[in-house]
Amino acid sequence: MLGLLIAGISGNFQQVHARILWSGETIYIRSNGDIDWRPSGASPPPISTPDRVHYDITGDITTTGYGIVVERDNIIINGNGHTIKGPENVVGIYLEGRNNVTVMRTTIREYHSGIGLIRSSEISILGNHLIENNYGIFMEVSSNNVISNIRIGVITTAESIIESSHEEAIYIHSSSGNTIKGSIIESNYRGILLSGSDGNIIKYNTLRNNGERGIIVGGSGNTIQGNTITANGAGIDVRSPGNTFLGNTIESNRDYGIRLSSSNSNTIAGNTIRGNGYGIYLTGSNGNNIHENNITNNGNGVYLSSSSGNRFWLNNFTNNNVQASATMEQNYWNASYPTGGNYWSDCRGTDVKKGPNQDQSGSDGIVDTPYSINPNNIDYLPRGLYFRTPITVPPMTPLLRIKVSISSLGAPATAPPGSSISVPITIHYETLAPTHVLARITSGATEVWSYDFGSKDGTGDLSYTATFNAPSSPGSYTYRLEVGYGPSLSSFTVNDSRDFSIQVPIVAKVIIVNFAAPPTASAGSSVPVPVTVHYEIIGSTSVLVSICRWTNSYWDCVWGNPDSSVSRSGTGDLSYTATFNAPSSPGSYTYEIRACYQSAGRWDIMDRKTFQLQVSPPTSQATQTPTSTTQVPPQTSSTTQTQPPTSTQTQSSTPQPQTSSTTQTQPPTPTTQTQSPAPSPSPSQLPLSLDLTGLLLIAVVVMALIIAILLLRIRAKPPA
Ligand SMILES: [Ca+2]
Repeated sequence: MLGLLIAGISGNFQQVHARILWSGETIYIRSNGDIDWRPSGASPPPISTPDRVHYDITGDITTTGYGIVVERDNIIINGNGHTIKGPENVVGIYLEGRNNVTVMRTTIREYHSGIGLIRSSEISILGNHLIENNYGIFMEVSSNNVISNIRIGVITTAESIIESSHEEAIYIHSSSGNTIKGSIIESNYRGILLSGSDGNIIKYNTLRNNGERGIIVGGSGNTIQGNTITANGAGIDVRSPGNTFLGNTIESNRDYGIRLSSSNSNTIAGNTIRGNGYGIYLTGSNGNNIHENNITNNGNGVYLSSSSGNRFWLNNFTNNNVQASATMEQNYWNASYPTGGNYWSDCRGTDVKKGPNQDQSGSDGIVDTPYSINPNNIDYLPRGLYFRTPITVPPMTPLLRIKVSISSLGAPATAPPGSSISVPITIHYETLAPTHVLARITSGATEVWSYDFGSKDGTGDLSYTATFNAPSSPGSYTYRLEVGYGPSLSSFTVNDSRDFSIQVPIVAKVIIVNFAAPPTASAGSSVPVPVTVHYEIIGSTSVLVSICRWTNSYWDCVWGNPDSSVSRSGTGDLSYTATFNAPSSPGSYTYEIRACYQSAGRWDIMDRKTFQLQVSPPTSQATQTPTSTTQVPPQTSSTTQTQPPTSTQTQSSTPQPQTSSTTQTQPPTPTTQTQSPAPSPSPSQLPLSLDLTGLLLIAVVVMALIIAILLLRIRAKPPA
């Protein structure tokens, strides 16, 4: 893994760029985002920004003073593999009091410090190449700085190569919470120096061929994990208490693998310490815990000088020239039974006894006789077999090779069932090395769309329109757009995501195919109306067929299909014989058949047909002339309670979805009634035997009066 990453970086740095060389004194990124430079008369330097956030270096730069002085927070400086070079007494990229600045893919060489950080926090140093500076990265916090509640100097250094520094590759003084990860630190005088710095993490780095030391730890609570530390003057030099060294490979270092000097209560576990001058060297150091290390082929496996109270257990001492030597202070070389002590490759004892004192018969994997270094350093329970360390260091989490973020997302609010949905997206990427930019849209656990934008390098924006089909069932659906990177869609590291919702409405058509209403019925008799409706539904919903009678002021529904709660989908026909009782009073009545479907909790009327029913008296052969369509009082109120849901029972005076069609199908009479100058008697007061000619007479008189008034008004108007 690391090897691959490193190969990727190296390849990247070897890219050939069309070199633009700029020479000047210093370049500034001012706090307002401006790019400024000295001498002011020089041509503009090859650095540009589209948005005062991203700063791209587009050519090589040589300075006689500081290289780039950063005075602005929340920016990304991408060197794109170009070089900044300068004199030995100043800083290449200088950040003082800065927060949230990324410096990436920049080669910085020959300065006092390649990158100088003073009182800065949340700085990311990614994929840089720092070469032949006195210090690759120099970081300092002044001692009188107030650091409570302020994160000072939180620096992440990853995937960088720091080589040939004249002092330290990375120098960290009085700073906490830094992470140095996955970098190659090679051929420097020293690798990493922590000085008075607590709580830092150094992991998965390769430190090799550093002339004096690989890592020097001054400070507490630091974690040094999973590093490969080889062929340095010395491996790890510890000068403080309370640090953890876990799962490192420390090999072929000239002087020693790990040395603790006046350092108490450290933990050294799970390391492979091989082929060093001394494997582990303790001087004046007490109470350290050293377990489960493989200590192999060193000149001296463990050496203790003036150190006491240290505990060693479950280490494998294999083929060291001297397995362990110690001055006469008391140390402990085994844990309690049955864990026991260490494996010693030169321990030639028998194992026929068992128990804490090895005095009971039977073997237990522990050599029956102690292994003695000196009278105060005895392994009382030496293990007979090489111990396979259970300590495993988790693999390195993926490095921040690329950042991909969602810039915009335009999803429709609604989409018909099964339709094609288009979602335009724009994403932004910043890569350390060529990497595929990936995007996908999921709905729950289902991926509905994905796209590989191909290998991208550097910084840029990508726009695309994602398309996928809406579900066939109506409802509200939540989708998630995820963007990130990886070698392919099957290996996708998500950097950013955003949720969005799309409503899929019900789409339905319901029409009345035919019906057969009898033209006449006797009062109070049961009226059968065969009716057939046809429905086409995308999604699923229920269908209502109803018959309503106009009461002169509202529609009174007298029948509804009993299966209106059944959910239906697709295409089909429904046939019923609707039955209702004819009104008890003779007359001509207007009825309407309605075909509806349920949408969002109400009935939408999709089709309607009217018919007239002539009601004759219950006695046969009633010769009474039908008098009025309007003057019949509303019938039984009990029918109202059996009506289907609300929207159809609302009075026509309230707004309905299909208002225009409602008024069209109303009988003409209500309109004339409201225009009548005479107060219209309430229906219950109307005599059923009112003479038709009388009515006509009244109507004629009224009309004549209206015409006369209108004429008078027109005459009375002054001529225009
Ligand atoms: Ca034994």
